[in-house]
Amino acid sequence: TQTLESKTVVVAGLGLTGQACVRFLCQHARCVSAWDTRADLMVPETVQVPVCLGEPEAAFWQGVDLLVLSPGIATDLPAILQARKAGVEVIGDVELFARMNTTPALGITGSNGKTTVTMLVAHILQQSGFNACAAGNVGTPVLDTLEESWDAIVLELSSFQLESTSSLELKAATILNLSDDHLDRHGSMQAYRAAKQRIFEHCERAVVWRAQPDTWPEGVNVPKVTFGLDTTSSDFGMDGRWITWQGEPVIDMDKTQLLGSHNALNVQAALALAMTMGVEPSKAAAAVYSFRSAAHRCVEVALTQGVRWIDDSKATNVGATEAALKGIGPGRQGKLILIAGGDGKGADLSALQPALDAYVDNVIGLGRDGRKICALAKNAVYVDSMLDAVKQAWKQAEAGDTVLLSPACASLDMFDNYAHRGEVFAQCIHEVTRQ
Ligand code: UMA
Ligand code: ADP
Repeated sequence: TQTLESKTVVVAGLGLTGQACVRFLCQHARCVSAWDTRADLMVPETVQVPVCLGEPEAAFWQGVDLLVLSPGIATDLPAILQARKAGVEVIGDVELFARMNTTPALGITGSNGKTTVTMLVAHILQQSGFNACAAGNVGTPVLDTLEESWDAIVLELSSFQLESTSSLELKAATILNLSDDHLDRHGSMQAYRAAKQRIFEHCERAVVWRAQPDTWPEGVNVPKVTFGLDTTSSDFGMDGRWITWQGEPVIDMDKTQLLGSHNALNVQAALALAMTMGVEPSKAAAAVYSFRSAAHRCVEVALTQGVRWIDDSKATNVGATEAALKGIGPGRQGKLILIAGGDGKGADLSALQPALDAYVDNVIGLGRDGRKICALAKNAVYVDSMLDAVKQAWKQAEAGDTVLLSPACASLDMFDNYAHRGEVFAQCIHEVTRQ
């Protein structure tokens, strides 16, 4: 606080993060202003500091000590380079949090499963008597957590947030998994991976997936707890449908409300993280069984004349769709009809080929890159709207079949966001199947 008190700070971006930064800095910094690159931005009424919209003049940076970036802003914008040249320190909101926070924190990153694991860890801790909260990419800006006192803070951290963070201390941290994502912003898989690796820089314990060594800490010596779907007598493993801890069964996956084998990995990682706060895996079963996935993450949304409709709209990259297909495909009874496509964000969609070949009977493609997914399948049609996608699926489906919306792509070419895409899917199912 002492150092901030003497600083002139600019907050970049006025979304959720920026507004939280302004709120926080107005109480702790000497002088605060904001900058948003959108020239036509409607400045939220709650923002009571001077705001620069569009491209700032070079002189704007004179006298500025610190620039706090929102995660959605690329760190190499010309104006940001200009700020650095003018001697301004550039950090993200998570770094600002890291410098102020004194509460034990757990960190979760990865290409997929972050929100599920973050919410599950917070739920396990709460059910075990901790006053714990979830924050970060999950939706509550990290600085907002400093307003209250907590026993533990569970942080979902995106690669964008980690990229601008350097001193975050964590009781435990994990990179759940790594697959192509956000390459349009990070440029290469290497850069994306390096951003994620920063989560381990100052952590006391690393929670790692045995099957994916490139998610393990690199260049830092951190004790590890491992998880995986194989059978093992050490750490977290599987024995049939049971999750084991040091060979002992602790969680029956059939008693959980989570679909797919990828969720067994999520539960193992969550148990390992909660354990670092003192929660015994064997004591966490009731909490795990009462946990529900957030919407749009492999959730059954309708059952119409024996046809099961699953909304996995949050599958915005190939890894998530692959996990859904591998998780749901093997146990299905009838055909599996996949609705996929959208903005592929520069990823290699052909990586879906093996899972498509193994589990998918029909593909219905939509959106900007939907045709690329259709090209990978034998039985495929391309349609122009979600309504047509659902009509097609309904025409093809018979009792016992499963229709899965798992796009492997971002939604922004056709929808406001993934949640909107999932809601439209549910509305279309209702509209099409009631006739
Ligand atoms: N803006 C600019 N210039 C730019 C880009 C954005 O000025 O080049 C401005 C916009 O005009 C807008 C503001 O920045 O006013 C938006 O900031 P933001 O995009 O960083 O979004 P926030 O509302 O602050 O939300 C962010 C996270 N969003 C992103 O990382 C894109 C939220 O994650 C997070 O929940 C929130 O902070 C609280 O921590 C969302 C997300 O999509 C869910 N994350 C990505 C993902 O999960 O894949 C990483
Ligand atoms: P994130 O916050 O990382 O985007 P979510 O928990 O919101 O993760 O899930 C995003 C998508 O990834 C959903 O489609 C979900 O079904 C899928 N998913 C969840 N956990 C995993 C995992 N461990 N591996 C691969 N995909 C997963």
